[in-house]
Amino acid sequence: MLKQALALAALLLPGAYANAHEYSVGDLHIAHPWSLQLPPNSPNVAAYFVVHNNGKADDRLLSVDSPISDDAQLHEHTLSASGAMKMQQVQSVVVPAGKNLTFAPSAYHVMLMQPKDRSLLTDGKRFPMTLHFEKAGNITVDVAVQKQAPSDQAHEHAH
Ligand SMILES: [Cu+2]
Repeated sequence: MLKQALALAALLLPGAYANAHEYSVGDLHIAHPWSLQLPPNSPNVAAYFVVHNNGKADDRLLSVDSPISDDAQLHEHTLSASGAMKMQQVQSVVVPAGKNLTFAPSAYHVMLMQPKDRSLLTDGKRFPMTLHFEKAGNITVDVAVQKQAPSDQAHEHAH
C-alpha cells in the first residue's frame, strides 16, 4: 500500500520523472513503461516496459488494465508455420527470479484494444496502466507516449 501511494505521488510530479520513470512493487522493478504514438488509422495501441525480478522466486504477470481501454490484453509475437510473425493473446507471463521480463516491439506487449481517448496517445502524453502480479500484487504505472522507441530498446528483437 505504501509503495502504491509513493507511485501515485510520483505521478503527481511529472517534471521529476520526465525521461526515465520507474516503479517498484514487492521484489519487482518496472522500468520506463512506454508506448508508440498511435497512427490515426490504428485501432489498437501497444505498451511496453521491462520488469526485473529481484526476488528468489518466479512471479507472474496475470493481467493489466487501463482506463483508456475496456479490453487490455497480454500478447506475444510468435513465428507462424509459414514463417510470418503473428501476435496472439496469452493468459499470463512469468517474471523469472533474478531476471528481466521484457515487453518490447516484436516481443511480449500489452495490447490496449479500441482506446477510448485517442488524444492521450500522442507524443509527450501519458496514461495510467495497472499491472496485476500474482505475488507482488498491483502497481499502477504511467505509460509515456513517444514518437520513437527508446534507444535502448530499438534493437531488442530477441525473437
Ligand atoms: Cu498485440
